[in-house]
Amino acid sequence: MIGQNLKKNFEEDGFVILREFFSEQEAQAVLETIQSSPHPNNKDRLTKGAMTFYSNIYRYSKEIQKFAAQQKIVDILTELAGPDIWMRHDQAVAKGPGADTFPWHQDNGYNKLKDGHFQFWIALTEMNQDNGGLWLQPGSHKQILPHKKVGNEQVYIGVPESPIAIEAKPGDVIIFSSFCLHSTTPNITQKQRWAYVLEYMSFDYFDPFLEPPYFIVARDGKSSPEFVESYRGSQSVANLLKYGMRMDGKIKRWVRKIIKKPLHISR
Ligand SMILES: O=C(O)CCC(=O)C(=O)O
Repeated sequence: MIGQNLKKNFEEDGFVILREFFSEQEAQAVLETIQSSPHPNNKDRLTKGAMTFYSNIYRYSKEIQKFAAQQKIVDILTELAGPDIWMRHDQAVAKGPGADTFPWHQDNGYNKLKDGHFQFWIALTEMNQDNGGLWLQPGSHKQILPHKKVGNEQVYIGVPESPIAIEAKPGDVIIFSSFCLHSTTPNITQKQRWAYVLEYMSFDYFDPFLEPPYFIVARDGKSSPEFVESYRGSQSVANLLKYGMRMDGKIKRWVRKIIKKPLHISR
């Protein structure tokens, strides 16, 4: 889809689907890497019943860092996000038999960021409407929508008008905006559904709630995996002002760091 309607479709609908982006063997290899990686965060607060979240795997696994910054992914993301990209988060989600609905939400409803990022959702196993399949509401990424907290979940206050169900084979990829409303169905089958979501962001933007180091994925459209203490968006005054009303502890520490450090130009 590179060079065709990728960006136009993404801007209109808030998502694009890349069928067979990876082979079944590649999807299986990623699943095995995830399952054998250390998961210091596997007590993720969203883990509930038979649904388990494993997050920040990229911070501890060199194999996942290499995977996340591979040129094939960078080429697609460059079309959508521009040539300078970092990764703010990742999560593998295992939805086992009996797992419940994951309710409608925008990801920004959880992370409270003011800018969008790109959710690179890889089906690691078959995904259908019986085993935790994804639903998306096309066009819902154009505005910030209201959410309310229910338990540990942020739930969209409203009913999506014309949602669509996405079925996927292992290796299919769905890239959606972090503002695109989505939910997943219960798993009423006897098998686990696995998905791995990598969250990419342009260098223009920043996550003030995340401690450095930041994982750089690409510079000038070229795969450049490395951890850095700062990059363009983390030093931008405009970004600081965007979050100026939320001067909590983390942001104050960030401001102090910027004031102390000489400006490092990281392109
Ligand atoms: O993997 C799932 O079933 C849902 C996860 C999800 O939508 C999310 O974490 O934003």
